[in-house]
Amino acid sequence: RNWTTIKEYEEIRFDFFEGIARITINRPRYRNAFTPDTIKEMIDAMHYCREADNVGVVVITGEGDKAFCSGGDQNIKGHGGYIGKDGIPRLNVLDLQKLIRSLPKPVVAMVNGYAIGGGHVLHVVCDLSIASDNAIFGQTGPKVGSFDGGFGSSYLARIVGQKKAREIWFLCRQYSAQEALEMGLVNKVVPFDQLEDEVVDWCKTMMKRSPLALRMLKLAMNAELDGQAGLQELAGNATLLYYLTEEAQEGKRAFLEKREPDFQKFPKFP
Ligand code: 1HA
Repeated sequence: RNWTTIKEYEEIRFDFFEGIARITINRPRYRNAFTPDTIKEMIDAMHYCREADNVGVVVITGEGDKAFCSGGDQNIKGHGGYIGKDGIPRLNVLDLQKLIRSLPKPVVAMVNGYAIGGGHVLHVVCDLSIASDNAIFGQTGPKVGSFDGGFGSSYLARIVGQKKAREIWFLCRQYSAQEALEMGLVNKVVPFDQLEDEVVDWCKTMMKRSPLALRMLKLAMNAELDGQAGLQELAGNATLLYYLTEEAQEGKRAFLEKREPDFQKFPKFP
């Protein structure tokens, strides 16, 4: 498969193949643990994916066959957050999680190994997760002095149920790909050497579907869980659709033509 580089970064790879943009955390030496700079690059790539008309689906993965992502890089955990090149402690992975959730296109986690800690939360917030059979899942927070009580807890509980979510966080155990499949934490498990084929196949199927329909579905499912912020996103998309109607155009035209708008000529659906 001929993936072409979209943009060069230091801690991630960002490439493209037939409508699929792939973001690969490229720190295999540290089991693809992220630094604030890794996240900054991923956020930049996500903004590209949002704007690019030729991107239909985004895939997030990790380099190599050991890890998807092992969470925050413990070597640079300081007081108040992870400290990157600028010396400022940050928890900017939370911003990335929100971008994944609000991107109006499907985001697929291609889980190629350990998805642990903040790396586990990263796959949890993706729309779909496809895992290789060597993938291992788990949270470590209470073992290493951290916790993610945001999407990493509440959305996880929506996926696997309250009892299981509390087990995952309170005990910090590791779960096999098969166990993850059984608890509905991943959509499919395949042998490692078939992982990319399977993910590309799922992406291509989604890209045959109506992008607007997928967009509305994603935001509607988010809205049920995300309260006022979720409704804001869903409503924004309803506004987008309204702007595509003649009825909305009439309001603007009337204003510019300094006349009363005539909305009565448009059909009122039952
Ligand atoms: O909780 C949060 C947040 C909460 C709120 C808001 C923001 C948050 C942001 C982040 C996080 C977190 O991510 S907390 C959780 C941090 N991560 C972990 O606790 C996982 C640590 N790693 C492991 O448990 C294991 O390395 C592993 C299960 C992923 C893999 O085990 P394995 O295959 O036995 O490899 P291992 O020998 O442990 O690791 C290989 C090398 O990678 C080691 O370095 P070396 O001894 O060769 O020098 C290891 O230190 C390094 N490495 C692995 N994970 C990390 C890491 N180095 C830094 N940070 C890591 N996370």
